[in-house]
Amino acid sequence: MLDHVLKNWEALEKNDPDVFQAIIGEENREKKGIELIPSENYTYPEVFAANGSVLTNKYAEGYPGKRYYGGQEFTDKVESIAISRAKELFRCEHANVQPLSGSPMNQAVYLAFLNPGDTVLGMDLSHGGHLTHGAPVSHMGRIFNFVRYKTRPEENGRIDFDELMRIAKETKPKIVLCGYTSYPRDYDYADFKKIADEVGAITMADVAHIGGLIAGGVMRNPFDYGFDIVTATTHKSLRGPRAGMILCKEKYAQAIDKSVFPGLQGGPHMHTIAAIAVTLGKALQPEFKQYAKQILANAKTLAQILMDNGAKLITNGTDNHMMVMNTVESFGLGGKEAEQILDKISITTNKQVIPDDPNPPLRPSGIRLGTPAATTRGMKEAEMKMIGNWMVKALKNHQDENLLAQLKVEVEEMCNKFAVPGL
Ligand code: DSN
Repeated sequence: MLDHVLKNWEALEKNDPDVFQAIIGEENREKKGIELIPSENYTYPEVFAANGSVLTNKYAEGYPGKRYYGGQEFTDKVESIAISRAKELFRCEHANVQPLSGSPMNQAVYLAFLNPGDTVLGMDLSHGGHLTHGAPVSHMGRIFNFVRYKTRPEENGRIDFDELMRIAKETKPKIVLCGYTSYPRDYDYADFKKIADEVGAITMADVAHIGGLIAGGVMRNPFDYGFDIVTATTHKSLRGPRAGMILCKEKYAQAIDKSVFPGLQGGPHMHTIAAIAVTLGKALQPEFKQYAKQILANAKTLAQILMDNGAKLITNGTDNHMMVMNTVESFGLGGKEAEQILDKISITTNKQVIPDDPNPPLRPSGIRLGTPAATTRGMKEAEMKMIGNWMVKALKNHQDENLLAQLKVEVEEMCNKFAVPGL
């Protein structure tokens, strides 16, 4: 029945060997080293299948039962499954599974409710906010008035809600936005909700990073605190295909759906939506709760071993899957140098700005680490301790090329014992 799948790969190998070899190269890279970029993961074999399926051929503008093209028997089925699983998993009233990825999902929310010049309260980029939370270089930052709040280093990086309330009363935002891309703590949704209610704003949580941890029941769910709108990517801790979802209360459903299509996007990527449906089905299984729990346990262990060995982590630890390390203070290295040194021992991280970083994003003062991908491979606390020790050794002794070569062998030997799903 599936002969065509193999034949398709054989056709690619024969007819476009350059692209085929690049894909095989990436497969090998992903297998041989430790992936610690917190926004990356290894998806399921079933997701590879759905994502590479015939559904990529189909135009399906509109929503199930209301499309602008014929031939929607199976696309309607797939999208309806994805929607109902999203609603069950996140305990929400409405789900839109068409956003192509994280940035358009957030843009669709702003464009649904704001007029140019309207105000949004969002976290400053260097403190953990995302580009789409109003960074001046983003189009959203030019169209809307983003007022940015910050964390307080003297309170272990917690948000100062008294200050946030003061800013909200002064600036009268239409949206109060929480949810971050480099913030290693859980979010105090009740405090955000109180502030939003005080000024009559919509509450929005961008849980792109922690969607899988909320789905797995190990982090708070914004809907339990009365939040209006939640955006989540599906390819990070959720382990799915590269895409986004907007979840909301029923009263916002029509505005959100219209904003995604026809407001912002055209034909939905139905192959991706099928893969989202598969991903959400997996996340509804009891094993996923165990997976989410292990991500957190691994992050706590890795954070502890790093701190025990002199690393300075922003907020002095983590409550989620992520750590942000100040590499300048820890090891006298810029984030770019630290990333490159770890690359040499097959540990992949990403350079990262730290709060109020005096250095620019391409030469920042830190790196960001996370445990979802390593946990997917089956690595547990024992491996986290090994990883932490390898990292510290490499960063402390980075001029010793022989040592780095030896550490690379050790890292790759360990990785060999942990299969990558689907590869
Ligand atoms: N690029 C994503 C991340 O790495 O967190 C956010 O968009």
